[in-house]
Amino acid sequence: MKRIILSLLVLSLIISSGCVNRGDVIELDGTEVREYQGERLSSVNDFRENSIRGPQEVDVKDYRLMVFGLVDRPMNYTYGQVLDFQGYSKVVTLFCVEGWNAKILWEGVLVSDIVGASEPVEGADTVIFHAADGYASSLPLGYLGDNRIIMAYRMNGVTLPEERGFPFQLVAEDKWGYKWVKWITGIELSDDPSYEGYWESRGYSNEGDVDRPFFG
Ligand SMILES: Nc1nc2c(c(=O)[nH]1)N[C@H]1C(S)=C(S)[C@@H](COP(=O)(O)O)O[C@H]1N2
Ligand SMILES: [Mo]
Repeated sequence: MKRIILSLLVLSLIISSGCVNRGDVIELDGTEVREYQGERLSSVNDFRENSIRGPQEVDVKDYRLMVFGLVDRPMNYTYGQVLDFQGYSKVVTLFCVEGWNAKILWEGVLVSDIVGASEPVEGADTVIFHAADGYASSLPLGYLGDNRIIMAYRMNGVTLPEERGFPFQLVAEDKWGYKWVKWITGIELSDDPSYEGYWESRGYSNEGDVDRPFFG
């Protein structure tokens, strides 16, 4: 009996010391998943790194996610606090305007949960995502809620690699790649639907729908 209690103690120590425990599944970072429910997935390496300032190194200890702007409750979350929100997963394909794409199993938190916790004021209709490299892009608040858009912390079962936007990349389903903000550090609520992000202010469409041309 004593031995069982001891091993349970040791086990719980191991679990609490770095592995992520979601319900009854203890997920360890291992090899990425390449097939999901019969669907072939791309690899986390099938992306072309062409970010405006190259991959960003975000130190998870100092990391904060700021939620600010037109909200009643501005927030400042640590990485762990963001992961405490309910997790969701879905398979979504990223289409880059340069002609390549990648189909990935994403896991993350709902943007609408995070935004909702900060209580947007009436009239707020636009969400601007800010990133560690100075990049920014915006999307309508309605689009983010209606499509249950997530901010991913894991892809194909592994923690987001640095080049892919660790700690968080927006999974902007049905939008061109430039809407998929990586290294997210800020979520700003605004009432300006015509706000233009980095590529949008350089001529890319503000809607960014993949079924329409991205330029003009
Ligand atoms: N912070 C940040 N996010 C960004 C970018 C960037 O330069 N900085 N580039 C965007 C573009 S144009 C694309 S196509 C996707 C591609 O992701 P990848 O660089 O991981 O391939 O990231 C998007 N998110
Ligand atoms: Mo892109």
